[in-house]
Amino acid sequence: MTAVHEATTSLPQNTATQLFVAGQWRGASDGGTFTDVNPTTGRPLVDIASATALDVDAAVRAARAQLGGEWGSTPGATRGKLLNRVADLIERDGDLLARLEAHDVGKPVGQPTMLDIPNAAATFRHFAGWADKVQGATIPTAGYFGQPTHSYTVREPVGVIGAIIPWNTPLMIAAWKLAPALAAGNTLVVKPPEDAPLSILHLARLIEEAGVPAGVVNVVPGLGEITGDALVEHPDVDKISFTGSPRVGRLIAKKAADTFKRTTLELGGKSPQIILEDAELEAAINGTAMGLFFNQGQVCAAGTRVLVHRSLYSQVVDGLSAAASAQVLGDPFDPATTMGALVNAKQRDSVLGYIQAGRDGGARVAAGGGRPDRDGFFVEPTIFADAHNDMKIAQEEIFGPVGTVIPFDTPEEAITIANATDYGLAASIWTRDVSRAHLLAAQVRSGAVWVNGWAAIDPALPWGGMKTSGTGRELGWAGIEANTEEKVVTIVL
Ligand code: TXE
Repeated sequence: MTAVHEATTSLPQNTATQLFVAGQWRGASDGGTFTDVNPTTGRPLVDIASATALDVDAAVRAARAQLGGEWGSTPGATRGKLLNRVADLIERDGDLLARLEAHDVGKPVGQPTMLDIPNAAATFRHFAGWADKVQGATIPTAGYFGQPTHSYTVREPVGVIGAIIPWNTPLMIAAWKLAPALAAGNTLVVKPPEDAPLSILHLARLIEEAGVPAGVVNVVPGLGEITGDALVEHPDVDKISFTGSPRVGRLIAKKAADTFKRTTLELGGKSPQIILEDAELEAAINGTAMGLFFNQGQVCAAGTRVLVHRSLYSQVVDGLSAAASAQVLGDPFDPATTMGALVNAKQRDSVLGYIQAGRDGGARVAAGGGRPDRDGFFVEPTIFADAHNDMKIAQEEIFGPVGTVIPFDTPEEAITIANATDYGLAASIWTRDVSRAHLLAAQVRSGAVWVNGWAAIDPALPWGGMKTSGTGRELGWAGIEANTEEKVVTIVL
């Protein structure tokens, strides 16, 4: 049975709640605010300044000015030093940042301590290392009407980048967009999510403290349709880097086409976790359960379709059901808690709607399926068995702690089911057979494949999806490519 604990800890004093534009902390131009809600209690947490289109314009101007200013002539080695300093400060304030994520997103405080904070710091460090290595090539050619030539390429910053961040892992995803963009010499206007802006606002303080010149990074909290849209529509923004829903991703892609803005879009998934008949069963069940329940299932790479060889089917359903029932729902600051609330009422109602759709569609609830009787946006971790891949619960991203377990008879069938989705972000394969793992990994249509693990992410590895999961890649060298324009210079000798 899932237990429930009460929220006890209050928000840290002096939490940042204002816009950070051109190096100034200030309210919105019209004095407007929005209310950030605590998912654990369902009650207001704090009011945040809500950036208007005018504020976005001021932020874009500040960012543009720095491209031709101090930042534009800052050498890569110096940018690298600054990024390392930001990483140090994230580590220094790790406890505070983890608390902000727990308050704002509702996640158990141990999770950001284990993943979000070290990953954000590691991302800044990784790109600190690239900052002085953004180099081009010399390329031999056939010459120019009989004359020899000398051709070389250089990588220049794309320019002003609008970064639009979701609420599930705000600090980490902000780091994924900020660090490569800054390493490559860009400037940014960052739009934090209205459901969880606090950690990004604190990150802005750290960026300021590190000594990044004013106007290089601007942070404009606000609502998606107002602040986010103003950023997307702004003619002087060169690129939008977005992580969020396919609905908004599509909107951004269409609007970006009008001004030929570059885009990187990461739009979630419906990732399969394939358990082959030779899998190490206990590890597979534990790993699969983590892929379902980590961060309340609000993870773009959540492994929500568990595809199991028929010989293991009932054992896996039982194992995942036991893992679901063992989750302790409650206060993110209680060390006993393993699962928090969903981020807001809309998300909770949407997840409950999917659970009902699963029932209506004929799948069997093997664990959970309800809503605890308490304040906050909690939903019981839920396992569906006897399901088909064409059901709504197996096709649409639920973004909650809900897994669908589907049997298969052959590896070929597993791949067919794995690929029968609009999405293509990630996949896991659980097997002891290395050759088979390589062969199957080659057949899955997704941006990442993990063998005997789930979410083995690293700042050095490119991240992004195929199909509806989006376009473009972040992180690693791909992150530098995505934040630079390649220019060729040819000298006729
Ligand atoms: O996302 P939105 P929502 C998926 C997940 C979830 C669903 C809805 O399935 O259930 O999306 O979540 C900003 N112009 N993912 O509604 O609206 C918004 O302010 C510009 C998967 O919260 O896409 C926020 O900063 N920006 C995903 C960001 O977009 C706009 C993570 C994401 O919000 C905008 C989050 C607009 N018109 C949700 N409208 C993943 N890939 O991991 C909103 N925004």
